[in-house]
Amino acid sequence: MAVERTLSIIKPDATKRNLTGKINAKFEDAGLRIVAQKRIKLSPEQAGKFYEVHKDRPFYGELVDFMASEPVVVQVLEGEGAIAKNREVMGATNPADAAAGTIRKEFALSVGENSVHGSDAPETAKEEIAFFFSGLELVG
Ligand code: IDP
Repeated sequence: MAVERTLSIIKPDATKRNLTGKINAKFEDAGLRIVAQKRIKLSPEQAGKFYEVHKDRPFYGELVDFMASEPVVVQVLEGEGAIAKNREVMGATNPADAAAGTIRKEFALSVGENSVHGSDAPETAKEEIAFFFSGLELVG
């Protein structure tokens, strides 16, 4: 399997509860390497742009307000099959449906406040990494 990079976000509900280290341990235990990471506070405009693909969904406004409510940690994870592996470690969108041991099962509060974001495909991973990181911040 090819080595990939994927964009991960530790969301406001998790940064607020001081869970960054515990979530990062889950990534590292699964063989994902954190190759870039920064803590930032998104403006509502930036959060809205990042989640533009969901702009017609009923929860869009709530999602944008939530993502801009507290700092987030944005990161690039690298490893073999990193995109799918990260989705596996994250668990299902709704924590009620997430498998035991996943981040969302252990830490998420609800379907909206679900602790982490992860890119869902190679093309979106590329776009999402470029949204937050410049080439200079990505060490090969
Ligand atoms: P994903 O994050 O597992 O890829 P998506 O369906 O792409 O899930 O949804 C993006 C994000 O939108 C979710 O992670 C969650 O924070 C939020 N979201 C999804 N469905 C709902 C909902 O029914 N109510 C509130 N927020 C939602």
